[in-house]
Amino acid sequence: MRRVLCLILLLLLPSVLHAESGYDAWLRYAPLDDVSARRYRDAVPPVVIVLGAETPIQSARDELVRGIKGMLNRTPRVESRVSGDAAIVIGTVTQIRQAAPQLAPAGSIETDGFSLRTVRANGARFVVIAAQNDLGVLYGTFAFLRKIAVGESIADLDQKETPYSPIRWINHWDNLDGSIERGYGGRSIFWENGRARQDLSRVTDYGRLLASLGINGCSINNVNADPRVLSPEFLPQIARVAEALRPWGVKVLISVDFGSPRTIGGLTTFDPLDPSVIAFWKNKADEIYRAVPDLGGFVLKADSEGRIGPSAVGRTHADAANVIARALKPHGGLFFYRGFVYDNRMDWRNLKNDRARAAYDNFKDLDGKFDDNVFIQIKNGPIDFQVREPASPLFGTLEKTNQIIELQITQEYMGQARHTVFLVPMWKEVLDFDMKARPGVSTPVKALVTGKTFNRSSGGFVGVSNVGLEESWYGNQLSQANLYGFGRLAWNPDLSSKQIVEEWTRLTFGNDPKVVETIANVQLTSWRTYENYTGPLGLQTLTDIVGNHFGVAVEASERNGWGQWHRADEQGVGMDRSAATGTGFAGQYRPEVAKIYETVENTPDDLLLFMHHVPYTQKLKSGKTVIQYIYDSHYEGAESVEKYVNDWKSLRGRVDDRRYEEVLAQLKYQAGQAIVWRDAVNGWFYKASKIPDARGRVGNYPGRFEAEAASLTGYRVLSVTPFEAASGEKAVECPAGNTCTAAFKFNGQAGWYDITVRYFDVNNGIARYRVRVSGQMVDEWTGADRVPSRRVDSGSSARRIVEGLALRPGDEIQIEGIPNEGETAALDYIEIHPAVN
Ligand code: GCW
Repeated sequence: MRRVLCLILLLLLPSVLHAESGYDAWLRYAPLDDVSARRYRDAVPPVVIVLGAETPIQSARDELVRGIKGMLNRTPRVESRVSGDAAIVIGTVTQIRQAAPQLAPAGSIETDGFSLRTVRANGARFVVIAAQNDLGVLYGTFAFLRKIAVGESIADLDQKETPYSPIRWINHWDNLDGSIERGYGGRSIFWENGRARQDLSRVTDYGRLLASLGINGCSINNVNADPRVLSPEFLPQIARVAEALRPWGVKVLISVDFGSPRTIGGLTTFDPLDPSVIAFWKNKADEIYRAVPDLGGFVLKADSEGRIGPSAVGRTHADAANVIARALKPHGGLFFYRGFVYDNRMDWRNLKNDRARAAYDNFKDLDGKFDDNVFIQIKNGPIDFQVREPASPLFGTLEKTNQIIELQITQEYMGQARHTVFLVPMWKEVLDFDMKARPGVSTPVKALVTGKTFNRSSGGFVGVSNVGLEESWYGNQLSQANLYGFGRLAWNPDLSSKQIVEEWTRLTFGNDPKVVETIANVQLTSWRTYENYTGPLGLQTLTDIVGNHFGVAVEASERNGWGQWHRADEQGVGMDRSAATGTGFAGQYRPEVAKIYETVENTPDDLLLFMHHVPYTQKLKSGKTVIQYIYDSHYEGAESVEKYVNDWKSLRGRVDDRRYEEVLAQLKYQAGQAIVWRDAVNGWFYKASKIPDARGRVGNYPGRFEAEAASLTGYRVLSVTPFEAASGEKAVECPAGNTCTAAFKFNGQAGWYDITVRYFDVNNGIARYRVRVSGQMVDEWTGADRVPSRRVDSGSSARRIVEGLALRPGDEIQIEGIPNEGETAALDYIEIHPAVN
């Protein structure tokens, strides 16, 4: 009988790991294992006493009940008066003092902060979640539930938390038609066809995720702003979104267009100093605040990438910012003026030109000229969310102006939803970087942007999130860790990357130590891995910067006005940004930092090519040459992703099936892409430098057979652009209406083999492929992946591995391709290797 019971239990086990979509992210409140559940059931009092009627406190109450029910299978009683029985008491300090002074915490709690305490009074045990304001109560509640979920003791709580920074906000680049600029998780959760979505429940659920991290503001439309957002007809739409977020204490902000006085206001000018324009902004602000009284404020992108700005009317950024800020001021609104101002039509032939200089050059002389509700919103690096950049020198420059740091959660240059890249370690490097902005004290970026260094009253963090309608929010389960990490850092940038990722993993995938260790390790190494197979040594990402920012295109950065130059040519590589001989960028830092970046000797290897132009034979600190480092790092990067795939496979059965399969597919895809990157970047630099790889790998691929060298029926040879996107610079394509074949002769020894087919899966057609070995069909598939490319290039380069085939010398391997619409069943190569599994 026992045996049978065990068997039944075993059979039931997989169903415990029920399919999860990722929708609940880190707020799953999955049932705890029996031992833990028993422990917490004893420790968690059975009653929840709610002392406030404010909306966020009501949300906190519901969350407590939901969390305890989910994790412990217990539904606590909810009451509003303190009796003598053990209870969880939630409320502001004022509310608790009134209702039960013996439970009130001593000392003060700061805005949005909270305390969690276990208090024994009259023989009963209370868990007291107290805060200075209603938001703090909500944040304290989430913190309490998080402790249970990750397995921390709640027996003797005595803890107080204060957020590091007052501004912990999110930006969205959502267009009113429902598309998202640089969004990779589906269409907008806010907008559809120029209006707020009918069903905004997703927005409310998103608000819950944000609140759980202490995020309390969210701008809801693209910084490339549609002027219509300020039209009277549109205000009710904003009000609806604000209403959907309000239960979670998340304020709405909007991005505005600087030309609005003309486009929306019917004026002849948008000159910020013109009285009619001043009146326009004032009236607009009054009108919006009537519709949304708790609006957080405005965000503005001006004089950048084609957006109109004050330069068009001969005014300064300060003139522009102050006029709008003054309109917001009476309502308590804040104004975020983006520091991302640069000229995208720069002359690339002038070696002194440098986009990295732009933010400093634009804002330095205006320091002190901005009103106190203006914040300069500065991207972490001086270029644009590249895989590695130094901290923007502007952080260390502004002393009398509020600033906030803009970090990008959506992985625009970081592999989008298709590559796992955990950004917290990268953000931390910037946040912890000491800008040496005041003699004798440490002035890390985190202290500067929160106003601590120069005693500004406010400052903080904004993250560009761009979630979408996909169930997983980002289109990649592991990418959720970036939103989580952003929120945790905004709350407390002193947390370590490891702490953050372990916490996230426990909440998202459970407490199994092997799961936690494996996922944390993948995440923690993923940024370096991505950097290794994209653009190391400060080269920037090396992606197609004039296209989709996804695949590799080494030269896309060059010979155009966008200024993301790396200046790689036959002789050498890197951009000379020194003050002595280069663009002078290094001199924008304070002297102690400038000294580091000014010379090749002092510059850390990771930023060498960002700061200097060197020959390929330049020795790094490790003694390796630059060119050999480029080769090696690309091999290392691609190998690391291959290892992630295997690491992930060890979690089968420990992670629910659905997310297991999704992540496995994502990592396999990434492993394939890392090889494309490896071969493309290395191939490009080999061609430019003519210096061979000391280890003989580059340009030499054992087991690889180029499609253009196969015996082709119907297929035509195509020169691929950029050349490095295809092995041997060529691919083959099948003209529409045909069925084509590429045949390869196998001449190796008889045995078990895996065949990798490298083909191109563009997103405007679904071609079919079949593989035959000496006439026997062994595999078939369609190229139906959703990738961000319509062209035969590195972004569409895809691979199919046909595993475990018995091959004999003389076998003919035939790939058949049938095009569909824009997809030409293009092939790059096949590789034949002894079977792995
Ligand atoms: O990184 C660039 C993006 C643009 C974006 C811009 C910005 C919203 O490619 O899509 O525009 O930055 O930050 O304004």
